Amino acid sequence: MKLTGVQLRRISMPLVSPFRTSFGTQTARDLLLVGVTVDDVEGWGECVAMTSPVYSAEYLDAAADVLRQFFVPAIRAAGSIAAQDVARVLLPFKGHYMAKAALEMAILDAELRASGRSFGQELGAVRDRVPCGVSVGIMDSVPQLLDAVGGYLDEGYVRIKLKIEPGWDTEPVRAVRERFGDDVLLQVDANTAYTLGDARQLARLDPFDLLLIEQPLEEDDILGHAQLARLIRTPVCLDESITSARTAAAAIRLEACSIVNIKPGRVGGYLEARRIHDVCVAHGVPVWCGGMLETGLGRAANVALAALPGFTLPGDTSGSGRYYATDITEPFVLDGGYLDVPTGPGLGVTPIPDLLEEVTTSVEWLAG
Ligand code: NPQ
Ligand code: MG
Repeated sequence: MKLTGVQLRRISMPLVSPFRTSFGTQTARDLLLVGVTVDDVEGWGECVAMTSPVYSAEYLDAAADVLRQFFVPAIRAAGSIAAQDVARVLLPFKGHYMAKAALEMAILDAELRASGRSFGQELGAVRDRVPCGVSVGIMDSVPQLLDAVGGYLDEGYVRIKLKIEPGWDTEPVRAVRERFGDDVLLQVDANTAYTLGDARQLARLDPFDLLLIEQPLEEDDILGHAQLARLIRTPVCLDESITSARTAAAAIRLEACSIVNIKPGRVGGYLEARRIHDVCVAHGVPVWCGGMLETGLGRAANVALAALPGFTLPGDTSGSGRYYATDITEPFVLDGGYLDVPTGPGLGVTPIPDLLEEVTTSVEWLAG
């Protein structure tokens, strides 16, 4: 298979409401789509980096640059290329997982479209629909939060994740439990906002029977998470810290986490994501599929991944409408708290040309 056309397409999509996390407030989602042509078949990849390096070290301009300068030329130089080989060809280049993931996703999409197979079939999906959770941002007040959570529960979401930070943790969790009861599946995500010195404060979440606390400490603080896990009752789940099957295996072995959030972008692609799933299943560690405010393209692939057998917790695989009034593909709409796994070739969805044009801010074609 030969990679011919490659486009780097920047898009900017307004969010239906501001999304505040411990690293800032977003009102729009800017991202990078990678369009490829492989043996005359089109494929799409989505780079989930943000415009600034506040979730992880990656950011969009850097992703576009490393794709343009290094990754696309290396894939072209390899001559014949299959999606299976992309990670190995890019292995000499350190980091830039989200950029690698986007290119591999695009090539995999084209390859699967050419053979009539879906992402779900390729990855090993065992379900035709997946239960969906939703991530709820930090709010200005508790009443505002309760309104938002109530709205999502009415829409059918089966699990609520509250974004937390120092000063916004026990109070919102207590309020949600008091209003909506103990049966709601509830978890929190700190996006690295705490230190080990906050262990006593985090232990105050113990009585609320949370499914997990996601990434309380810094990305590189595996030891700290192992220590914290011994000081609190809430299970520790890692997000930012897990960048490969190797780091997942180490974190599990070191007892730094008992649950893993799998985000294909963060780990260099859907094929590595599947390997992390396999490692976790082998160790009896539950996994769930994270979210990065994907368009319908990334959402389609995430829903396929979340249908693998080890994904035993609901993911952040929300409907398109959680973030966007208009998606660039057919929108994903919740049905009784579930999203259907796409069954068409490749991602099973494609960008709708008019909608794609409307959100596009620049297109760069990389010459062969
Ligand atoms: C997480 N996602 O699990 C992230 C991080 C995150 C759904 O909570 C713009 C683009 C804003 C990407 C905010 C969810 C974002 C973003 C948060 C990713 O840690
Ligand atoms: Mg997270």
